[in-house]
Order: sequence, then structure tokens, then C-alpha cells
Amino acid sequence: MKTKISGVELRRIAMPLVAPFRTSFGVETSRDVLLVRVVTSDGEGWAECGAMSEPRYCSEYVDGAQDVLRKFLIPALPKDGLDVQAVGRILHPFTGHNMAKSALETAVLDAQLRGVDESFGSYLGAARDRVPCGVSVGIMDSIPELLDAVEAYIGEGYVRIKLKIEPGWDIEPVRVVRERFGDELLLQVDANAAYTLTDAQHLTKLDDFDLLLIEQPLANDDMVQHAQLAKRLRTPICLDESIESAADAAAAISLGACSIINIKPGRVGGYLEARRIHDTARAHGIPVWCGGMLETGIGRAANVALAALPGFTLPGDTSGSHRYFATDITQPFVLSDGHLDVPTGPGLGVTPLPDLLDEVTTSREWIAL
Ligand code: OSB
Ligand code: MG
Repeated sequence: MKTKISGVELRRIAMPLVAPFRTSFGVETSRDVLLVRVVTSDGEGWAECGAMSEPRYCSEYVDGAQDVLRKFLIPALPKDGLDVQAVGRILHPFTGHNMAKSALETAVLDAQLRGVDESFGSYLGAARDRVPCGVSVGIMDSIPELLDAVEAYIGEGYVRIKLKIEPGWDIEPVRVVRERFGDELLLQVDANAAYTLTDAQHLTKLDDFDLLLIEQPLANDDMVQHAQLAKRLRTPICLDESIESAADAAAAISLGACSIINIKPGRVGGYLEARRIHDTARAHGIPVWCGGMLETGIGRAANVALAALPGFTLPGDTSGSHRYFATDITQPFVLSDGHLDVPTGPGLGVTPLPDLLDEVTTSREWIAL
């Protein structure tokens, strides 16, 4: 199937977070989001770029993503039409910039699916109509604040809690959350690469708390070190930052660097590559779950569809809209019994609500093909 693209709008929006989100790499108080809208012969397609304001989580950042889209990625698309399957191949000669590439491919996919009246979930191979939701809890100023936050999320129905950790905020917060909320609570931690292999002894203390996993304890390119750490911990290692492709996933699995994978479509260059990672992991019996980049409803819709694939056997960071924003730009995703429904409408199944979108828009740029 061929979709003819006439042009692409790059739109920036400012989305204040309901509360500051602190990780080992920094504090976020507002999301500066790049939205991509392709205008095609099949109609429009939307997508959200996961890149954050600063290159801390990974090397991409939102101004850079917009620049590479404007200068290289969008101009590389053919004027006479293309199938979404071709986008990855056309963008491949440009190294890196997975989040920018993902946004462009996803917008094309959305347009194409809307044109044939098929949903993301159906196209990707969703095996269920709703997904269980976890929540990622930032580093707090104090233990009482953390306990209040976790209690509130559990009260909202979240079925799994992920605590952000860093040296100085690790064993104690995990201990108190486990003590207060009991052994039944599904609990995991995310270090965002804040440790080194010399911390292995310290990290073994987490083994007492029956965690589902520890996410990305070591640096992004420490694949071998993760394999060594895995031999010393009972807590399963899950990789996030280290996995940028299906090839990375295959390498990590065969090396024993992880036994679980966090799949973020932006980080790996799109939903098609995300599905390939899912397939690879599933063939090896490795559980996967869907991560997040504090997305608006646009990115969230596609993530929830992906999270419905059969190999996504652990709850994802697919939280409800109100965990992030007082007002989302789409109809909000609202938890019901700890789950989010997989959208069933054509494409993403959601679109930005024009008035809400205009209110938060900070810039618009049109790039004709
Ligand atoms: O490491 O998973 C991460 C948010 C921004 C950047 C990196 C990460 C996160 C989260 C929150 O943990 C995920 C979400 O709720 O969207
Ligand atoms: Mg992570």
C-alpha cells in the first residue's frame, strides 16, 4: 500500500507535569513535546516524539530531533508515495536519532491505518483489549512523601509500582515501601544507569525485597558488565537504555545481560522495530513490558496498543493521563480496575482536541515534501 505525503507539520507543545518527576539523571517539571503530523493522500497521521528537553536519558533532545527531521529525515521521503514498511529502510542510512525516526514512521503508519480503517492494536497483533498498568514513581525529598505518593497510586488501582533509585536513595526507600505495602505488591526499581559494577555488592542488598526486576543499573553501553552483574544478583536485570534495536536485544539475551526487556518504541526507532524486539524476546522466553517517556495521549495510544501484544507479560509504565498532566491533548486515558483499554478506532484511535492543542502549542513548522 502506498501513501503519498504532501508535507509534515512539526508542532511543539508545552505540557506542565502535575508534579516534578525526578530520576537519577535529572528533574522534569514540564514536558516540551514535539508532535509530528503528516498530511497524505490517505488523510492525516499523528505521532509524538519521545525526546526530552536535554540529552540526559539518551543522546537525543527535542530541538535536535526537530532539526534532524527538518534537515534530513523528512526530505529523504519519496514524493511519489511509500508504504510504512519502507520508512525504516529509507531512514536507516542516517545513524542514531531513533526517537525522531520513530515519530516520522509512526505518523505515516497512523495515516495509513486510518486510510484502511484499521487500529494500531489490530495491525501490531494485540492479543487483549486492555492492559494492566504500572506507575513510575520519581525520587522524592523524603520517605514520608514517597509513602504518600505510592499509597495514592495504589489507591488509584495501579497494579505495579516502579521506584526510581540512585546511590543514596535505593535500599531504604525499597525497604519501607515493601514493609508498608506488603509482599503482594508488584515492585521494581529503575536506576537509569546510575551505578557501576563496583556497586555490585551494594546492589545485592536489593535481593531481600523480592523485586520483579532492577532496570538499567549500569551505563548504556555496559552490556558485558550487566552480564557480570546478573551473575551476582538474584534480582532479575531488565535493560532499558542499552537496547536500541532488535540486534541489541538479541545480543543482550545471548550474553546474559538481561532476563527482561523494557521496550520503548521511540528508543528503538519505532513500533515495527519494537515488535521485532518483542518477537525476538518471546522466542527466547524473555518477558517484555512497555516503557514510557511521559507521553501525551498521542504517544500513549500507540504504547497501549503495543502493550497488548502477547509477549508483554509484565505491567508497563502505561499510566493514566492524569498521572502526568492535569489536561491531556486527547481524550484522557483513565484507569479502570488498574487497566487501560486498547483504543479500537482507526490508527491511533485518538486525535488531539484542536482547542486544547492550540492552547499548549508553542511553535509550528510546515515542511513540504
Ligand atoms: O527510564 O523508564 C525510564 C521517563 C522518562 C525517561 C525515562 C524513563 C521514564 C520513566 C517514566 O520511568 C515512564 C512513564 O511513565 O512514561
Ligand atoms: Mg527506565
